[in-house]
Amino acid sequence: MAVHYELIKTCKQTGARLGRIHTLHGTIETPVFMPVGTLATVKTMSPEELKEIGSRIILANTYHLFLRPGHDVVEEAGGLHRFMNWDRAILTDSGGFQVFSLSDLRKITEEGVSFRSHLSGEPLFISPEKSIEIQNSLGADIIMAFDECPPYPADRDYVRSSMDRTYRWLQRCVEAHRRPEEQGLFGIVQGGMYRDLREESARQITSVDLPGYAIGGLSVGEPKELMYEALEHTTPLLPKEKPRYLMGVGSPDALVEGVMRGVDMFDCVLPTRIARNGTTMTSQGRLVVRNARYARDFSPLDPECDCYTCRNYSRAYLRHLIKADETFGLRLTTYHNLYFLLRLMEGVREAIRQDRLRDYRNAFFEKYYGSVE
Ligand code: PRF
Ligand code: ZN
Repeated sequence: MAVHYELIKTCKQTGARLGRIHTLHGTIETPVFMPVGTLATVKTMSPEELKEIGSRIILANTYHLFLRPGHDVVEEAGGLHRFMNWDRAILTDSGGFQVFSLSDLRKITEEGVSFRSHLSGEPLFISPEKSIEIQNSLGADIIMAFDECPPYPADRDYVRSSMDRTYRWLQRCVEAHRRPEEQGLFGIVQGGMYRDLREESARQITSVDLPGYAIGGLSVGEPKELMYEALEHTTPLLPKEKPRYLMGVGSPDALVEGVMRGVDMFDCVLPTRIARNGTTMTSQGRLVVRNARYARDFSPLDPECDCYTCRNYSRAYLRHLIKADETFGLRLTTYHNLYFLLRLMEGVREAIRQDRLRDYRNAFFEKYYGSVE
């Protein structure tokens, strides 16, 4: 089996799970945060640096690599791992979500999605079969079903028909998958914010035997409370012996809240994207190091952090680099933000091991947000 989940234990204070995902490119301790490397690079970070901070898995995007450089080029290079010199695990998203957020003039039919490239304007088409063909060429350890993520808000009839189509597309993905011995295909639960539809989608998607299941369609602009509610209704319907992946979620509070509701995997561009405009995550909360107030602050970004950035550079220096558009500044803040989130998840795993995740959450929220909400 290409991907195998091992449940180690469940936290006695919460629904959190401690586990391991075994892949052909190593073992991943869960709950895990996966840095996003859309174009076969986690922006500004070398693979050596990603290893240094403890990443065991990163994410890449089918849509982007299909457009540029083309999955045929990646395949000729020997697959994504060889192409980008990353010998640990990789997950690729299927492209549907990115078509919707980036391309122009998209049109969905039962067959698939036609759209225009956000780069060249050229007309293109991705179907469930095409998405799996691209992902088979890219060669990631975990590949995602081609789904449709409805916007928020969306009316019930629309969400129902799109969710039923996502189920039919999943069956076509399974049929099209050529490398099940090397790549684990995950299904994606949709259903918007409608409780009964989410439940039905969970039943549909889990009726197909797969090595893992994702929860899609959340963190699309709905209030956080709605997302937590939807999670509470969805995770109990997913099989305990398979990993659960909450797609596109990565704020510190949502990571911890998601884990408490039984999620094992997360990804998000947030830490890397905000780093590049000078916003950082520290043990005391968000810190916009670009701000004028740090011009003469020669203390480290986060006095409690022992990352390369915090051991060697001051807030004043980081601010200067970012203001001057120096690429080294982007590297230093990105490095720190990813280090921060990976340490947060390490703390989460240790707290689950000790059956103390609720205490850990309260202490973290107090410090990071200044309240436990
Ligand atoms: N589907 C896919 N990728 C995604 C999402 C989804 O619903 C989301 C929603 N937060 C992020 N990325 N395939
Ligand atoms: Zn740091």
